[in-house]
Amino acid sequence: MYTPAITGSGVFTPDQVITNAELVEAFNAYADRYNAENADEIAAGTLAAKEHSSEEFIVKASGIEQRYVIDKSGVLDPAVMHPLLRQRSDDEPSLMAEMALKAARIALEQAGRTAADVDAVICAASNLERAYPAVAIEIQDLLEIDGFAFDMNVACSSATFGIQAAADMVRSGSIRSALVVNPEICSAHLEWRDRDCHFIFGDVATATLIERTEDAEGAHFEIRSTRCATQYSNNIRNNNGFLRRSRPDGLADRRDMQFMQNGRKVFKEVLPLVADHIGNHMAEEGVEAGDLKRLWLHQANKSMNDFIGRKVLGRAPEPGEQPNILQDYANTSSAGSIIAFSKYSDDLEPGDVGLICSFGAGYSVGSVLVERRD
Ligand code: CO8
Repeated sequence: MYTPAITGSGVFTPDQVITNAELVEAFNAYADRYNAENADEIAAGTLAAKEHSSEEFIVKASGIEQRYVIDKSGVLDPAVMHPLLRQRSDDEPSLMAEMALKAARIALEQAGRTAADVDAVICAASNLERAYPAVAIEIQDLLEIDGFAFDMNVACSSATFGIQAAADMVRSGSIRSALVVNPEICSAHLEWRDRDCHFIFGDVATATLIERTEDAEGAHFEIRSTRCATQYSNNIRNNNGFLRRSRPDGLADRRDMQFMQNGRKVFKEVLPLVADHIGNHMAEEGVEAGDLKRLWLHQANKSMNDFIGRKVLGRAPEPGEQPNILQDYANTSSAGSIIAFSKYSDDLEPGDVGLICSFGAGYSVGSVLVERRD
């Protein structure tokens, strides 16, 4: 048996930003347009008018101030309200592969490795660009990696579940190393015309390299243990799958073909699930709250993270103990906790213990307990 470690991590951030002010202006213009187009039905009481969104509400309810996206032109056009992403030919790299590659190269460089040192690629994300061939195999091909690759999807928990899969394979000796990549194009499965959720998501890609500790070239994070759990819930759901084309109404612009959630229920039900999950994981490993130097949490909602931090540590987290990136990136699904880890882990000292935790649709929750080593 070998001890696995995270030896490198990387973040690819798209260069287009949508501020809350821009987002709300576009949404309100769309709502006005919709209300004007449907004025008769709204006046007759057969259709509800669309209400305006507000910057104050967004910041207060979520803590989100802006988001990065692959294309803002379509999202901010009141006549379009979704990203405009060019259909690539089958001979070009796919968008998800391209984003993942950028994050992967940063992770490899940080670990002092090249693709030749990698045995496997796991593409773990909340939505895949196509059914097959696996995006992970395309990334494997672009990086010229000998070995194998596969895609997996556990919604917002994809990264931690992917790290567990990689760590277990490294531990058993079936591989020496794996790249876990999380390209998230959330903008393409968000309904930007829905005031309740139009502010929630952004785009990004993250990557982690998992190797044997004995192979690590420099400072790294030994993976002490991982825990994954799931519990079925319909409160976060997206019905878009290939079966829609077989149904009589298959091509209609149906609301359930994009991200849908019962946000209040998610908030209430997921909080105790996550707090208990982290508490149990720490207890099983003999880690006390006072031993934990950092919590890198899933980035969906600031109040949610504040609550989990208080519950896990038994007090309000000190600034820096539980870094949030959602004010800049919004919710980036599985990539959120890895962005936080990648940006806020360098300063830890050898022996310092931290925990990465993601949670979301399924429901699903995954945690990775790590210890800094030199
Ligand atoms: N502007 C102004 N007012 C608004 C707006 C808006 N944009 N939206 C809603 N309101 C109004 C509502 O109409 C409501 O008014 P009233 O009181 O008159 O009915 C009032 O504000 C309060 O609304 P809510 O109850 O909805 O507000 P909350 O305080 O509950 O906040 C949140 C809403 C932010 C959604 C909150 O419930 C939340 O964060 N919940 C948890 C979300 C979460 O963690 N979800 C996880 C999903 S991520 C995941 O698992 C991955 C899925 C795959 C990725 C998908 C990519 C697209």
